[in-house]
Amino acid sequence: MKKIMITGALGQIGSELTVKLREIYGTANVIATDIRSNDSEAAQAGPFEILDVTNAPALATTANKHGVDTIIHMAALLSATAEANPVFAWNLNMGGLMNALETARELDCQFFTPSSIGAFGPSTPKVATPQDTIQRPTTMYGVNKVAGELLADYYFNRFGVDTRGLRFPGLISYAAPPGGGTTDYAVEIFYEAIKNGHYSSYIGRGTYMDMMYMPDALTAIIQLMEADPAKLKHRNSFNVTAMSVDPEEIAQEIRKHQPDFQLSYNVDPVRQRIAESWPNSIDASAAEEEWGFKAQYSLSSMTPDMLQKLKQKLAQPN
Ligand code: VAH
Repeated sequence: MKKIMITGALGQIGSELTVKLREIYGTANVIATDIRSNDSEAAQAGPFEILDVTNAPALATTANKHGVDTIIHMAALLSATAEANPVFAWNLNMGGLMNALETARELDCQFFTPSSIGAFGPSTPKVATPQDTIQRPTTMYGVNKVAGELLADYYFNRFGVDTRGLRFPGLISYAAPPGGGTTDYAVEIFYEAIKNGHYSSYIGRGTYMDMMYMPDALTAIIQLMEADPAKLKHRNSFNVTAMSVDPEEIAQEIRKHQPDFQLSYNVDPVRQRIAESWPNSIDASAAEEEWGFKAQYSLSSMTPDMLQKLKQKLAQPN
């Protein structure tokens, strides 16, 4: 039976992943950790520990105390926040990852940490970006993600740690709001559509990025972690995606359900520069071939579900 510790369990991915893993493996077998607590289901409905992943002894002690055999390391700063605080981002993103990998090595744990399309840069082929290609990112987040992929591969090749990872696109979810990302506009647009009927996008018209609905992201993590290791030619960097969209295309889809929705632009040069350094669309064939990845949600099937679930959430008393 798996015994899982999740770091960054109250973040955009972690908060939903914790709930889903508890449904599958049992509540007592999924220990959520984060730098602070909150009133979310992930923090309140099962084992939870306050944990600063830059504190190596605390990370090891927490994993040891619960006898975990799997570490899912999600604690990190996202791209825009990392760009504003590059030194802190390096210390948290790389120091935390090293501490988590060292604990996984010492306790012989299976290990997952996400990479991102942010691991690519301006010199990467922008359309149908291959699984194996040039990676010269121009952001601190991208530097962290490339280094993280290589470090996790090193722990697999040097120490035999069963490390696995995915290059996520932008993730769209209604449960926990994202924080500090470049792709967050694709979440904000749904919130603003429901609340105000209008959204002013900080990412410009015609700026394409890969995106994925959160249910597909959670399924991909679990599917990769349960995959037959003999079939994995790659380990820590599988390209995965569901759609390549720009703000206009999301707005057009929202208008099919909310005809009066208005989109305008107020481009943020920092996040626009980050977005333009990333691919427009990535190729996910390695994930499809090696462990059967297949996204279930397209833009047209995600939009009504996201609008309906978000309306229910926003209608609840705070
Ligand atoms: C970000 N949501 O915007 C994250 C993600 C591909 C984007 O890594 O930083």
